Amino acid sequence: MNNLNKQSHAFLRFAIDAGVLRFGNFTLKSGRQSPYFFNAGLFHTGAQIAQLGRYYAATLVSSTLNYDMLFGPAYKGIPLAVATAIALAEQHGYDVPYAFNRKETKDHGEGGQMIGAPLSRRVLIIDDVMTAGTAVREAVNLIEAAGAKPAGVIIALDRGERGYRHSSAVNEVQTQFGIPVVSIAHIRDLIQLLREPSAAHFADAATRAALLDYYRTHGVDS
Ligand code: OMP
Repeated sequence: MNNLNKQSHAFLRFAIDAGVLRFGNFTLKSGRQSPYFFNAGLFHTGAQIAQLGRYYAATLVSSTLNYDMLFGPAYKGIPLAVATAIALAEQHGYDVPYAFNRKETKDHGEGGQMIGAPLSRRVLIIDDVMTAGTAVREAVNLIEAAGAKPAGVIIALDRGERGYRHSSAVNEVQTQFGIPVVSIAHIRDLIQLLREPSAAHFADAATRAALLDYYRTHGVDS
């Protein structure tokens, strides 16, 4: 197993232990019925969000992404951008500006929709999951409306599913906006992890079969 594999497996174990990655029967935003769900909002202690930030930061540092600042789309992207910015500074010595948006435009006080560093130059989007890519498309629009340039996307889990057309949502976003998408882990890493004897307690045979079946139905290889 290479280092990236090791990191994605460690991250998936961390997410399952925290109850963030669960197995069962879930209805997705797309309407698909999924045998698993990743709810990043369930990372909810100081130690967990700090650890999560370290996973994002380590993935960024080992990627080839070039960016000048981070953007975390409201709401779930907000703590992700903050935790990643802290981890980049503390673990890797990069002091990177970050910003996030409000969902409601404020019409008094300082006004506006953005908080943090002004959106400018190359902006990296930080999000939790990408299924069809809807949330990322909204973030790209916000960045472009501010006159900045989307530089890429980092997500925790790439579900590897078809987007609006036949290729994966990640591929569609990459092609449509010309930006790379990286993830801490991919659904294929999860399928591989669950085959390991040391991970057998995470999911029974029926769950593993349902996962594989779901990926065969909705997943794409690229
Ligand atoms: P897209 O915006 O279609 O890419 O879907 C991503 C969103 O779906 C996330 O921001 C969540 O609101 C939700 N989601 C999860 O959080 N975890 C999952 O495992 C699956 C979904 C989903 O509904 O597809």
